[in-house]
Amino acid sequence: MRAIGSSLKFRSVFISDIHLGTRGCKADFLLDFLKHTESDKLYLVGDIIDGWRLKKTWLWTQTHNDVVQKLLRKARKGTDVTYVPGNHDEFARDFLNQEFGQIKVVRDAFHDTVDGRRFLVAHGDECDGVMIYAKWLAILGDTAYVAALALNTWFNTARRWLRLPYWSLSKYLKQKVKNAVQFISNYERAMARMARERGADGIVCGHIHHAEIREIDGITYLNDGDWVESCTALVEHFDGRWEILHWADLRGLVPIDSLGEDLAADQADPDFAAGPVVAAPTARVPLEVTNKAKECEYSSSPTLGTLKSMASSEP
Ligand SMILES: [Mn+2]
Repeated sequence: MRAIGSSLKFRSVFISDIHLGTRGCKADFLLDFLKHTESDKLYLVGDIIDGWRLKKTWLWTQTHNDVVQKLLRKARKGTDVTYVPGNHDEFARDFLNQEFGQIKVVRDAFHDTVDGRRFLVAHGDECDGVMIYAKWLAILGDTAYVAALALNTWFNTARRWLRLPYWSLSKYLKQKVKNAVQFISNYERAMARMARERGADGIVCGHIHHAEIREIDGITYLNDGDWVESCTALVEHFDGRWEILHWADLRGLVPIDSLGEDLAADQADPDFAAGPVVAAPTARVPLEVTNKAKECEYSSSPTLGTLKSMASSEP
């Protein structure tokens, strides 16, 4: 464990898929992140406020408000803040090329890296069209899995009566993990292709709630993850290195499930706001309660969260 006296400083920070206004949003972790990091540039890569959910349920707490205030404050204090709306905050696409208190709203952006490359910054729902087929495969697969769990016992009893061999659930699960991995891989390749078509050397996106840094056919693919499940940010160091920060792990905190009820207590606790101690990045504290099995109901593909958690539980 080590203490940080001042903020961590980066050349640029990319965050997306915050889903403010929903119960799943880990606003307190994000606020903590924003308090302890500084950057020359800050990109909000879509799905910041969840306007879709507004129609059904809307959870707007003081912490959600604090996040917005903190972002506006950063912009006011000199951070170059760019906001690329996503599919959940599509309403903001009505305000393209305008400013919300010094925060620039754009359809997408180009980010110039330290070593002189140009990275396209886009939320990533652009590639959903390419994804429809894979998505339906995943959804059908998930429905079949849920049904299979419930019916597995009598299903195999019936199969025995019919002298059919045992239907293996574990074999089925392995296939599903393959589907999930395939889904993510298809998406990443589609985004890399889009970047190439736009003449970029790389792509920074979000949308699928799966942080990643990898090279795909000469294109650098970067995904900043989300603040619903994994609390990740993508950072560019001053020396040009890129890194994914797993903030909950770095801070050695455990995700809080019932945000709405616990927020008042968090805010009353001065230690939470001050947060003087962080774990060194090399000695990350494994989280025992990561709530991985919980489905992410906020991503565009409702089954992806489940699929991903299954994929990540594979050794
Ligand atoms: Mn999205």
